[in-house]
Amino acid sequence: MHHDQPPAPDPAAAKAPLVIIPTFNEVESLPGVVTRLRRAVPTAHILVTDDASPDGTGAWADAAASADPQIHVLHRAAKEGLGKAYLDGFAWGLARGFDPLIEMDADGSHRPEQLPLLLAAVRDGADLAIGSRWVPGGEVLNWPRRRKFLSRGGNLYVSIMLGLRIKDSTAGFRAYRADLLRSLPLEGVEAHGYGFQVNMSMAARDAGARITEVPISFPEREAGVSKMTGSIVREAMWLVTKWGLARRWRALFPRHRTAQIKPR
Ligand SMILES: Nc1nc2c(ncn2[C@@H]2O[C@H](COP(=O)(O)OP(=O)(O)OP(=O)(O)O)[C@@H](O)[C@H]2O)c(=O)[nH]1
Ligand SMILES: [Mg+2]
Repeated sequence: MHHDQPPAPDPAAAKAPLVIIPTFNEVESLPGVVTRLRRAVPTAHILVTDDASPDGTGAWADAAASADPQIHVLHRAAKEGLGKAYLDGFAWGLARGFDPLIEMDADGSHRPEQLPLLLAAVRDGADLAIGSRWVPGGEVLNWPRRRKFLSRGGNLYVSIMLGLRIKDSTAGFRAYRADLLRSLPLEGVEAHGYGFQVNMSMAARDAGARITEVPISFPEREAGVSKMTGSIVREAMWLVTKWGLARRWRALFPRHRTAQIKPR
C-alpha cells in the first residue's frame, strides 16, 4: 500500500463524509456507482481501496481521481480481503478529518441514492447506521432462496452467539461516526471477509455505540464476479463461534472493562 497524499487533515474535507469502496475486479460496476454517488451526495468524498485488480479497476479509479478532487484512490499491493481494505481506508479517512466514514460495495448492491438515509441516521444521533436488509421495509431483490436462507440463518446464529440485537450484522452498507472508529480497537479486528462486518458490529456494541438499522433495498449485482467463497463463510462462522464462546467465558470470569466511546 502506498499513500500518495499527505496524512495531514485536509481542512476543506473536515466533516465531509467519506465513502470507502473496496474493489477487486469491479471495472464494470464501479464507474456507474461513482457517478451515481457523486450525484446523490455531492459533498461526499470517495476513496476507492483497490487490491491491484488485474481488470484495471485501479487505473480507472486513478483517472477518475485526477479529474475530480473528491475522488481518491488507495492502491493495495495484493488481494487481502475486504476487511483489510476497509481498515486501511478508515486510517486514511480519519487522518484527514472525514466524518462520518461510510462502507459501500462497488457492485451496485448498495444504492448510492440510499446513502442519505444512513447520513440522516448519524445526524440524528447514531454512532453506527447500518443499511439493513432484514428490518421491516428492507429487502433483497433477485436473490435465490438458498442465499436468503444463508444470510438470515447466519444473522440468527450471530445474534444468538454474540447477543447482538442487530437484524443484519453482516450488512456492508454502513456509516460510522469518526469518534466511534477512533474508540474501537481496530488493530484487534481479525476477520478478512464478511466476518469483518460482524466483528465491527460487535466492537461497536461493546464500546457502547448507539446502533441504528435503516431499511434498504439490496439488488443483486448485475455485472462482474462475486468474491463470496466458501472459505469466507467458514471464516465468519468459525470466528463468530470463537467470539461467542469467549464472551460466555468472560461472563463467567469477568476481568476487564472494554473501552467506551466518548460521548458527543
Ligand atoms: N479491496 C478489496 N475489495 C474486495 C475484496 N473482496 C471483495 N471486495 C469488494 O467488496 C465488495 C463486496 O464484494 P462482493 O463480491 O460484492 O460480495 P457480496 O456482495 O457478498 O457478493 P455478490 O453476490 O457478488 O454481490 C465489492 O466491492 C468487492 O469488489 C478484497 O479482497 N479486496
Ligand atoms: Mg455484492
